[in-house]
Amino acid sequence: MDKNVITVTSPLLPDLGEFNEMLKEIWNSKWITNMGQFHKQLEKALADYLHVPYVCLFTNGTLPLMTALQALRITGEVITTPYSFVATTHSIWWNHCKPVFVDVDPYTGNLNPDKIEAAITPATTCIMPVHVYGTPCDIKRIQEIADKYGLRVIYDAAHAFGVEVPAEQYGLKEYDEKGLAGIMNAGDMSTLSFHATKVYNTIEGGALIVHDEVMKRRVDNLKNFGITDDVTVVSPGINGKMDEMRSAYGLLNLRQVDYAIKARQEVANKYRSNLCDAPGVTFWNDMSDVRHNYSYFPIFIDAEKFGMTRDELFFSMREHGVWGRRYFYPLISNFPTYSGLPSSNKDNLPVANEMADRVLCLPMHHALSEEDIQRVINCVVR
Ligand code: T4K
Repeated sequence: MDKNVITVTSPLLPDLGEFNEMLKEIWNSKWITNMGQFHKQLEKALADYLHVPYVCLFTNGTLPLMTALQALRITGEVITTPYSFVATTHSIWWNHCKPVFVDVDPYTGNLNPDKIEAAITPATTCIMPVHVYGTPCDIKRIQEIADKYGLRVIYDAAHAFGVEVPAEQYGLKEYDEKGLAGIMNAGDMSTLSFHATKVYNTIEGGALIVHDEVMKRRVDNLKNFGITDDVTVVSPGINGKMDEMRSAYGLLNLRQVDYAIKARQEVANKYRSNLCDAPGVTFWNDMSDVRHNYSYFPIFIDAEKFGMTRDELFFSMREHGVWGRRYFYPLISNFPTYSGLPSSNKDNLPVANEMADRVLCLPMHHALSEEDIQRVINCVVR
């Protein structure tokens, strides 16, 4: 990678010396996977950090989505958002369920609760929202709708590591002394991605957050071929186990993730103060009382006012070595696998289509220097 290029993200890496010490321990023990000591330690440490009762570690963020649908025995139609990474909808498809797309809210990019009820049919069994860019969904309203129609809710929280919300406002029961609740307490389950490009990474990795011990056992079982002992297989499981090297790496990264989130917040503050007067450029501000994680910094371009389309800006930035990304363009509903679905019709998804056409995620990570940030700003403020 050219050192002068500023990429959309850069992984948070643990100290190599400390990682080597942990690798030595793993080498000495010769226990390298299948729920070893670092795997157990990381599940416990993440449960504490995220303020949740149970964490089930996985090898990536896609398998927890697929396993959540299996564990809750979801069938029929699943209401979801088209404004996400394609893994969200693929997990529904791989479970032989039908994704039903509902439009998003222009102020958060998340599933618009006002539009959900009209999409519910007798075949609907589940809602799968995404806290896109880490912005919290309207958890309270989504739960009210789910309760009214007897639906399950599985949150794709791949972007929302460490996000905390005011418990009462979001209808969450567990909270700390400040009244904040970990966002992973929402719904029946939440999934996380620990991919290299995420706020918190284990190189590849992910997790499924569940709320009771029975479900923890079911998911642990499903991620290990359905094996309960050396002669017993009780369910059609898969292999989703995280190995010891990544678990150790994850323990080290957990120690520095708060520093990374703080550094990202400073980048967001600089972008906001420098871009607030740029004609044709809009972005979202922090929500009051929410602890954000600053996982992405999307801006939205109004071509007429800005004097350039989003794509023209995207390519001109690349010429200057600034590699923003058009997350999430194209919309999932416009990919050939899904475009034939009735709910993929553009008239059904006007807000999501407009956002996908206007969005550009600026470089956002813990290691951006003052000079990097200024280079990004100079591309947008001309
Ligand atoms: N649900 C949601 C809402 C998701 O966003 C995702 C994943 C998932 C589910 C599934 O989780 P996983 O199964 O992936 O754990 C990336 C990631 O691969 C993907 O994890 C992520 N969402 C998606 C939004 O973005 P790409 O194809 O854009 O990444 P890539 O390889 O182009 O990398 C972007 C930039 O990051 C590079 O230009 C430089 C930097 N980078 C990347 C890597 C891999 C590094 O500096 N080092 C690296 O090792 O997909």
